[in-house]
Amino acid sequence: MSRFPEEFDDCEGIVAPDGSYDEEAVAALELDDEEFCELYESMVQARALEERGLALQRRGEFHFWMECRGLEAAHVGPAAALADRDWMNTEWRQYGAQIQRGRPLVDILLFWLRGYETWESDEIDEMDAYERRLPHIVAVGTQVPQTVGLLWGRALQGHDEVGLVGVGDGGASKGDVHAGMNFAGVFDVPVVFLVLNNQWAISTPVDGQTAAETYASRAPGYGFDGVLVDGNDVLATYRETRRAVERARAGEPTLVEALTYRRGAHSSSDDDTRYRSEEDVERWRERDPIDRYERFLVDRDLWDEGYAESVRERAERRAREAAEEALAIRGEGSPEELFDELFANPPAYVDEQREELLALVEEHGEGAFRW
Ligand SMILES: Cc1ncc(C[n+]2csc(CCOP(=O)(O)OP(=O)(O)O)c2C)c(N)n1
Repeated sequence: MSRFPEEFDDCEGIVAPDGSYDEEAVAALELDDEEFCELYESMVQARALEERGLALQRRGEFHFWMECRGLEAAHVGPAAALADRDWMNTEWRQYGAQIQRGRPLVDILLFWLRGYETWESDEIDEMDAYERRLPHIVAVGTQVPQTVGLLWGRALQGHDEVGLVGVGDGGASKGDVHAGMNFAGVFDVPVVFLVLNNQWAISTPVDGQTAAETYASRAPGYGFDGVLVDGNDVLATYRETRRAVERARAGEPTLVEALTYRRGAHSSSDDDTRYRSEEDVERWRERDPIDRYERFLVDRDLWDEGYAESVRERAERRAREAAEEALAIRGEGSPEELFDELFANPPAYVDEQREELLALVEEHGEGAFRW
């Protein structure tokens, strides 16, 4: 059985599940109408991309799709709290965060087609906001010490940059995460740790991951603050991350726990009906982050059916066009390209692996290394 934000007295929220909200808290955000709408449009875009991605997987175009339905507010709000010069290392399912940072949809989709990622800019100073990140990592939790190391290095070089690193409730059980948080606390690294508690690590529920009441409560053990936020309330995830980003700029890390729920399966290969009840999923469907935010926008005279229809149509069209583009270019490039973004100066063993791959390509043909 899942836990709900309203079960925690100290869980930060702004817009309640019924759409009612705290006027003063909203005013203090100092967001204009366009910015309020942008948060909505990013969430709708994330959902449309997900629908397209799943459809492509069902058609056999992608091996795999990680699902993010219901998690949009926990992705979009934190990303919106960053300045362009900041860094964001998320898990690969956080489409809303990537979209909010301006990452082209085709780029997100190509990861699932090629299994590796490319960057437009070689120089950090020339990177767009969405490029200021590390490659997506399959080894759960390792992005945490890597982000801490990156931001420590950037701070030592005198750059005023903050890192936002996302990890799941399951990933937070990893030693790497503890090492990264401990290091950040000791060396005042400008990082915000976002624990995306969606309550399932594939089939393992959150109470199989931690005996602590909340992940936020771990933070004082590292010497910094932790905050629990309603992960289905995009304004609350935005506000608490923005506060944490401000603290990070002053050299103080924060752990932000976004309490939410993964309504979709873990991935397109997972059958979630085998380990959880439909009633539980349904109870969270009633707390859908997009529906809730729509009620808020209606109250602010920013939303009507016509607007919703146009946002949805545009999101679907962009997702469709990005998919067409990704499918059209996936065959470009050569198999050994996957080595290109690994190291500026590859160590000998990487060169050997590259040679090995080239020999296999020679033997079996390039087609054997594409899908
Ligand atoms: C080191 C490592 N162990 C196991 C896996 C297999 N694995 C992939 S996703 C996943 C669950 C991750 O759960 P969580 O951290 O809660 O994130 P979520 O997928 O729910 O966003 C596991 C165990 C992995 N990728 N890496």
